[in-house]
Amino acid sequence: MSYAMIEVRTEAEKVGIITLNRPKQLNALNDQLMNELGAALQAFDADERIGCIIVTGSEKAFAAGADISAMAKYSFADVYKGDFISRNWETIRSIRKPVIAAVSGFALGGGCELAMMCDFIIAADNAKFGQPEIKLGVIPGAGGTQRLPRAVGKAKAMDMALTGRMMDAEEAERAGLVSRVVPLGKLQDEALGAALTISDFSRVAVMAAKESVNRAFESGLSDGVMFERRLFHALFATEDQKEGMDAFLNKRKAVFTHR
Ligand code: CO8
Repeated sequence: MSYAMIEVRTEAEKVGIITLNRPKQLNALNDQLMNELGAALQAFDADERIGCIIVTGSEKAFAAGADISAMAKYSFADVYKGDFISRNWETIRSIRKPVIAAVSGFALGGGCELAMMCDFIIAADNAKFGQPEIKLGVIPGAGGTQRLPRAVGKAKAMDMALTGRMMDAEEAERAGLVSRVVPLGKLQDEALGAALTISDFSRVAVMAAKESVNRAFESGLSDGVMFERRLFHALFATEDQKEGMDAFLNKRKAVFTHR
């Protein structure tokens, strides 16, 4: 399939890389881009060879938010009846393989929300995160008021949502929004290295780990721990568990079959 607003490629036949590609608009997220992103994510999720997906942007912008020129004219009836946002913004939540956001430059508004929908964020040292919707007379609409406080706590989330200020990469790492910060020139290699590492692990175990960590945000502790335990038990039914433990005991590198 060919795309106009994203670029799609694979690396080492096991990592899928999606690059948002509307450079003139700083990767502002419009319907077509979000539809293409959803389709590419689903295609990689269904591709047996792919073990991990990276979503990235340009050096200047991961994404500067939802496309304001497209939104400006909408009425309440337009966005409500058309189910603006959930229509094509929720696809990423259904992806079962890990998705890493490799963020450089601006990740603002919907761009910050998109990064937070990924499983973790690796940031370049020039990254800037923000929820500036308040300056436009609206509020975050793709989970920003929910995922940001879970990531950075109430104080910083309120500060960002109410003042619209940006957080630089260093502050974002300190606050727990991003997992690693690297020099801009090393961002793609760092993200690819993480994705290759993940791709070589047992696919079933990786998907179970993702599902279980996500459960921590949807349930109480007892339910979450029980959910984790059941998945842990289930992994003993896989060939990869036998291989992983045998490799450790025999001091060799495990070669997982992903079954
Ligand atoms: N939408 C549309 N166009 C944009 C956007 C955007 N979000 N951001 C930048 N652009 C365009 C600019 O209009 C400009 O176009 P042109 O060259 O034709 O004038 C071009 O990109 C370059 O931008 P600037 O000249 O402004 O570049 P600067 O380096 O001076 O500034 C900034 C960069 C600080 C990123 C600045 O562009 C900016 O503040 N952008 C808007 C950021 C913003 O408010 N984002 C939030 C948008 S609202 C939102 O995301 C709600 C999410 C709800 C869920 C999603 C629903 C679909």
